[in-house]
Amino acid sequence: AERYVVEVLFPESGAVAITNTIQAIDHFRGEFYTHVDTLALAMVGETPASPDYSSSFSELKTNPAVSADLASFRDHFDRPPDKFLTLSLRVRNLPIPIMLSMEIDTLYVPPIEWNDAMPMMNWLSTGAQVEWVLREPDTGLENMDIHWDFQVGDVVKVRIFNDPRTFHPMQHPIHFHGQRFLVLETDGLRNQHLVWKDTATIPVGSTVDFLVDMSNPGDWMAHCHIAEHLSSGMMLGFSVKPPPIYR
Ligand SMILES: [Cu+2]
Repeated sequence: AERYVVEVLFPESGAVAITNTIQAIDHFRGEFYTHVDTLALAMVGETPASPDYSSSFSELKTNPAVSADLASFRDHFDRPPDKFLTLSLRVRNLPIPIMLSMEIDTLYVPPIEWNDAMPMMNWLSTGAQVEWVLREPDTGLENMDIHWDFQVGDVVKVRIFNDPRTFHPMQHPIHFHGQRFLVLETDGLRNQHLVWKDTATIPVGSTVDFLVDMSNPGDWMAHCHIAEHLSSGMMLGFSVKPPPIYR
């Protein structure tokens, strides 16, 4: 659930494949392999485009409106987080052979996996046996027992830690409904390429700071965007109250 707008220059005519090329891993064999999916073919014609933007394509551009918008959030960059979350997993009543195979499956955990090379792992358990957990360490609350209250205009720093010591750790793409956020820092390193997002992946073992612009009033959820994780608990609620004049 991420969207990007890119500019592409096609210097030659012909068919150009648009591919998703990833480094996949087979956990059981411990082997990386290249996995390529062709998403589409772009057919580039013989006639030059008009107007022709090719000369300006190589110039690095700035977007003053975006920079000015970001500047108003910079006061929040260095302050402590407002909210903390730990990502974890709880299992119950899993047959021992399945527990063992899931442990072997995570002998080596890459921080990010861009494919689902082992879909059979999803068939081994159900939501009755597996609960993915968003835990608030300050309160001990988990998942939908967590409810945060904000006002429109609040800027909230949320620090999310993906605990690598949990049973079968996995990356989680965390999504906030209705709002936008910046990924400020990963493992203490400031992000030099700030963009507004509504979903960002927390790698296994990493701590990531989001700066959330609570601009959209209503009752919302934040959750992992992997459907199986969401349906087995990995979500919380939050409310953004409108300014008093609208209440
Ligand atoms: Cu998840």
